[in-house]
Amino acid sequence: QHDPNCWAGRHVIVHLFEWKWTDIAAECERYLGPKGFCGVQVSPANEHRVVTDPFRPWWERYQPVGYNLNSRSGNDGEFKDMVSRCNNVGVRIYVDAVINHMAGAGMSGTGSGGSYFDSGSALSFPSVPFGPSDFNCCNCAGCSTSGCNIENYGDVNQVRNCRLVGLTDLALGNEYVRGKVADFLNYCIDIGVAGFRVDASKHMWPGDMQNIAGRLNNLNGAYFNSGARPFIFQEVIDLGGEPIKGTEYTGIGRVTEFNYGGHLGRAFRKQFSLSSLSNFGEGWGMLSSGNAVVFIDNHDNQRGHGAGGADILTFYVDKWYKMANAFMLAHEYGFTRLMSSYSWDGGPSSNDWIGPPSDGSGNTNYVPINEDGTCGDRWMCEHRWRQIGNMVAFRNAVTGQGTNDWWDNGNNQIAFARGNKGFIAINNDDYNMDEWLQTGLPSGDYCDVISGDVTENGCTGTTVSVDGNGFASVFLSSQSTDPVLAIHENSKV
Ligand code: LAG
Ligand code: CA
Repeated sequence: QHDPNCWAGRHVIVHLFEWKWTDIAAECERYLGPKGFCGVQVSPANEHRVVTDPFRPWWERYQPVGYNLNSRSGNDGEFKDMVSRCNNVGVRIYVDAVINHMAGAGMSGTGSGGSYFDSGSALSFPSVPFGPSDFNCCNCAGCSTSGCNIENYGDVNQVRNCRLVGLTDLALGNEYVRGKVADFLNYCIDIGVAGFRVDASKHMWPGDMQNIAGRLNNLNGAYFNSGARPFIFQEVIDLGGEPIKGTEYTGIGRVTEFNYGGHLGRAFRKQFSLSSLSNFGEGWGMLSSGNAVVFIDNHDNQRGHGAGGADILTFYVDKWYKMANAFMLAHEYGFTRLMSSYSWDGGPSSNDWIGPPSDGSGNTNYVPINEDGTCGDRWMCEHRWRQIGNMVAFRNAVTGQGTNDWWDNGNNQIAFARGNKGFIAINNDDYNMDEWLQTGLPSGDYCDVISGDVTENGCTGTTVSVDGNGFASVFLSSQSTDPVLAIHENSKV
């Protein structure tokens, strides 16, 4: 389904990329719950390959070995503890479901949970168990490429029946395979997860996905309304120009809208002006809002994998990144996902494989939290950056409101209101913005949540006075590290 099953009034999820379950549980309790986050997309929870060359890359988790919950992020018990602790503070868990394929071909060994596998000609994954007949054939009618790999994205059969970068491709048309995949997803549902990010959806037939979705249990009644269905959002990279369209999957659930981050990357990089965003959204040929999951970057395109290339904004260009995330959270379109990353040596355009901060054996480090609320040890925690984290409450306040009082200077200064609940202004020009603008808000003093926090004593940043007609003076220096101002109903001081 398309509804993310958030607690009432919560509308933003964050991908805590490669975090351990114990840390996510703590983060739900100490930050995400209190800040009003809806939920967390977690890294793949099931057993995966342990890759040693290169040493423990992040992408080993996209090579399943089995469907038990023993992964680099923790074991079954830790996963269950996380799901219950997060649900208890109103934060949902969405599992990254890698179900198109198993491990890369031609390997053997033991996975993160200790299960043996052989992805050579034996195609044996005894932990599930899967054997050769559970995979798509190659050099056959289904997949006709000689090396079994996808070579031509213009050929729908290849994209869905051949191997994606050498990953052994499951025959999801088979009853037995569908059953095993559904059992895995239902195991997660029964624990209390709220839904799934479905990896590599483009590489699965919509009919197979539909069939599997139909086998899923209702959500766990301890945390969800009776009859609630799992949220499904499918990773389909559709930038146009290929026969497979994101809209083929929108009957099943939402779809990741990869054009969104590309467009905003180009806009903030000034390949075109922010003023042209006045009709951003469906008017730009993107998915309908109710079908879209939107994000500035994801774990792939922040390091040159997947789609978007050099246009994509990441924490490496922090000023633009904060501005773009603020725009996203203020803007009406789509269901929003934040990215929470770790930095790596040589980034952003080299060493794209490097895994999370870890000890010499590749055991992921815990996430230390500094005095000022930021994170240590290469964990970037963009979701904790004040300018981003505070915008979660903005989006929660304005959801359901239309966009009104759009203003721009014809260039890179824009402002808009969301009903009478929130107002944002952004200056990406290299000269100051100094305007008297309609905010849509009732009169009063409001704390700008970009420059500061609302506290018991008032506001640690700029206070904005809205007059009886809804107007306020907006000044944003082009020299500011954060040339954005955002006020909302719940930032009144
Ligand atoms: C995805 N979405 O559709 C994930 O978001 C993406 O991160 C996954 O690829 C991909 N689909 C498959 O689940 C990642 C890396 C790949 C990596 C793959 C498997 O982007 O680079 O491939 O996970 O670990 C790696 C090597 C390849 C090799 C392959 C098989 O980089 O050179 O052929 O493993 O051994
Ligand atoms: Ca496939």
